[in-house]
Amino acid sequence: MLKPLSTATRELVNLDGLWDFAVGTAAGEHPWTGPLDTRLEAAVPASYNDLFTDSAIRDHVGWVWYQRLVRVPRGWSDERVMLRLDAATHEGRVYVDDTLVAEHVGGYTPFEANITEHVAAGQEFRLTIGVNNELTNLTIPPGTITITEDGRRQQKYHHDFYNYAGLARSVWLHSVPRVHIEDITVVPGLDSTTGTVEYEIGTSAPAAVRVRVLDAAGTEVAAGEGASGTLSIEDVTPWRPGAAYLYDLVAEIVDGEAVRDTYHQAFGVRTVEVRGTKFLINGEPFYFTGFGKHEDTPVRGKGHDDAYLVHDFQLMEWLGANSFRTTHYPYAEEVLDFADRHGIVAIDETAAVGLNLAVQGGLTGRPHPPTYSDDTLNDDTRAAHAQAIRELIGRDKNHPSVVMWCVANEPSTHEDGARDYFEPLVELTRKLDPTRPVCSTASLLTTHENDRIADLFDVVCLNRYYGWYIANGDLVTAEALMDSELRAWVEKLGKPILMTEYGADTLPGLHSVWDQPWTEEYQVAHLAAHHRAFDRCDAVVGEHVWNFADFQTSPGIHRVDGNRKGVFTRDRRPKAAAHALRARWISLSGHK
Ligand code: GCB
Repeated sequence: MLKPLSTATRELVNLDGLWDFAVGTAAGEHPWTGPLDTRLEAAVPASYNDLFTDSAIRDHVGWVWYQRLVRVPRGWSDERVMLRLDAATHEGRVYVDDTLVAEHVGGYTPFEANITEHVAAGQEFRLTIGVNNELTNLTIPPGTITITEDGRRQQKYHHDFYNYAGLARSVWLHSVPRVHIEDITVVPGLDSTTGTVEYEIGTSAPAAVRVRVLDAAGTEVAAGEGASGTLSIEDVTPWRPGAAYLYDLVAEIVDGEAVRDTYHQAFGVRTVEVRGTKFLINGEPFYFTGFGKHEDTPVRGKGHDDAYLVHDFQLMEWLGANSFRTTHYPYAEEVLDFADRHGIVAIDETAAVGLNLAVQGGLTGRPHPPTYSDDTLNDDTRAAHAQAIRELIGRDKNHPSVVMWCVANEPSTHEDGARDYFEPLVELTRKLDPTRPVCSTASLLTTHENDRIADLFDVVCLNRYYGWYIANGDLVTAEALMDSELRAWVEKLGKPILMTEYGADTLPGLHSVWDQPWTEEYQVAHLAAHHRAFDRCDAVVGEHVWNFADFQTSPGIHRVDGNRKGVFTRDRRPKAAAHALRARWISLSGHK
């Protein structure tokens, strides 16, 4: 799905701001009619949970309602009028006046509605958006709803980050011409100093299409006709980690001399390949340094905020970090656009986190329901997961910053049904995008001995908590366990290994001369022990510390106002580990 854009043929109105807000009284309440009877207002974009002091709103399970008046610009009478929600977490229903115009399940990918038939240029309409935060066995991520003894509904889930919900990303009203460009796919290639650009333009009706490629100075460097083809760029400037270079593919629908629609698609020319135990970008070995992150800030929850976007990437640059993983869901499109422009490498993840009921038994191995069964995660869950993959790739396929798809975080990989569940999803991912490697991350419960799916992927991605959940306080054992595990995976699969998570909870200001968990010194020593192990293993192609910053979680006896494994606090102040990482990553400068 194309991002709404203002071009010579398209107009864009941003609907962010304060909306009337109300909590639904009954689950599944719809359709919506009439104005909301409420005193509450909610900011868009923002998760609604932390805006209000009322814990009944924060803990609400079910629908909430956002409403505002919107005026369609006067000049739009010949245009198609579209509404676009960058996300509604986790399910959205959109009403124009009293008419339902769109429904969507999946909390981190966009959807739109063609509302042309329901509105008139120059007139106002009442826009109501229902958002449901419920997670079930059929949603991605999954969850269950339980009823407390006093009758309250409670949301349970198998991931730790807080289930923030609402309209956490922008809402847009935009116009497109009646016959318009619907989709663009750009697949770049590099042949010595020549860039190749395979393109495909989808249109809403058969139409004559022409394309031009402009370089960063706006000079035309290639041009073609037709809805698909391959263009060449001589003396191409490739997109490189740390040295971004973007071209602009200008796609036009033409009718004789007249241009009916124009869309600008930024792209970079770069290649990605896994060869042996190396991860190659433009044919050169790349070593990932950086983080698993979260979209998480005080008050806004998962609300997108450009100031935090800029500041987080400033901090990553200060550290010498070159990459990140969009843990554990697709991030706002603004994040990947920024990464494209600044040469930051991204691993793009679906919201398939917590597909693992074995975690209920934890490391004790207590009995737990099977993860994959008719009553737990089943064929319908997999269908929702497949849809999440389609929407992720549909949205993000043209970003040069995205070098790998991550189809799940820490699923159960040793139980019956794991392979049947994942094999078709990996096939689908490769069919949708044959050009990027595919991975899934492995939890501590996945070992080289019990795993049944790691061979499906291009890179072995390990989330390991030696020195924390295992061998807590004993970094000598932690380092030895890390060493032997890396060796075992190399022997088993001979693929590159990316450390997608390792970290220790740390309270800033807590100090010790001994290896004491939760102190700043322990976090530093914990990371150093891991780095020694990584440096001894040639197959390790990168290190992503868990986490960039502290983040909010559901309550738990091992959480102190959230997960504290951040190298920065939630308000982005460095812990001692930030300075230690900076010394290491600046000396590695992104390449090993
Ligand atoms: C993990 C998860 C991550 C958690 C982390 C932790 O393995 O992937 O989402 O936050 O452990 O700190 O427990």
